[in-house]
Amino acid sequence: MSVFSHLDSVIGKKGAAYVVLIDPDRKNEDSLESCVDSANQSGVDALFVGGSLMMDGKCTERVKQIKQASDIPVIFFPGGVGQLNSYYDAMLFMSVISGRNPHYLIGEQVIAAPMVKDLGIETIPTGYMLMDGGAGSTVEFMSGTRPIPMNRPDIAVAHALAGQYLGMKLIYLEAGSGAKESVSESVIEAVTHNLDIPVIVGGGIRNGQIASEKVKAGASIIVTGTVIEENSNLMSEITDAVHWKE
Ligand code: 1GP
Repeated sequence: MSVFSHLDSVIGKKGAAYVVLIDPDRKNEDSLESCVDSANQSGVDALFVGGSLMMDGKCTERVKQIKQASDIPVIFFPGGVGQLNSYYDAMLFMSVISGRNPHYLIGEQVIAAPMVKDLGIETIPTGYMLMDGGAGSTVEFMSGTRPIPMNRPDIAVAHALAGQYLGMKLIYLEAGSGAKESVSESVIEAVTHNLDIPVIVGGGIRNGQIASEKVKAGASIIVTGTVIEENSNLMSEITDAVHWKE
């Protein structure tokens, strides 16, 4: 079964899927093992691995370590083509469709494509939309794009629809890692009411209750990163909240 089909069937059976984001950067060196252990025990549906900025050269080594320690699908969440390697089960083949920076709309993808083909990694076409989470995210800086204001669901809907019509299989509503304000329920509702494809929501989700509100608003996949780096015990609580059909 492809990784995309796995996620799709989890969404169908359990109501929504829960994904833990692991940043394979130096700052998580010490917590990597315990984080993967907790994911193995908490019923997490997939791991997103990647980050906007790597502060050392051991990213590939850490992805290998994650892959070897878990049977959960490991999905590349690309911060850049330099993080590509053979240990991922699939990748979000993303375009930053909320921005107008050609390098992140199509440039990185063209550089990556021949390597992706050579490595044989499953690709999941994903329209990535940066929303303003109030914290000036690393993604905003690194991608050189402006986030969509959170009080403009109409702009969010127009971008998400354009992504769907371009053939994206997923839309990612991102408030940015460590966002003060997660993607609002009104934005999620507006986008999901207009779309036929699943919507991922991430950035600033800090507990099961917040995750549950996002799912009730229409999110099909919930992503948490920061909160798990701080306290990996929260994974079970968030898994239970996201898997509301179980
Ligand atoms: C994934 O960037 C998010 O979409 C993760 O955000 O680190 O705030 O959970 P947090």
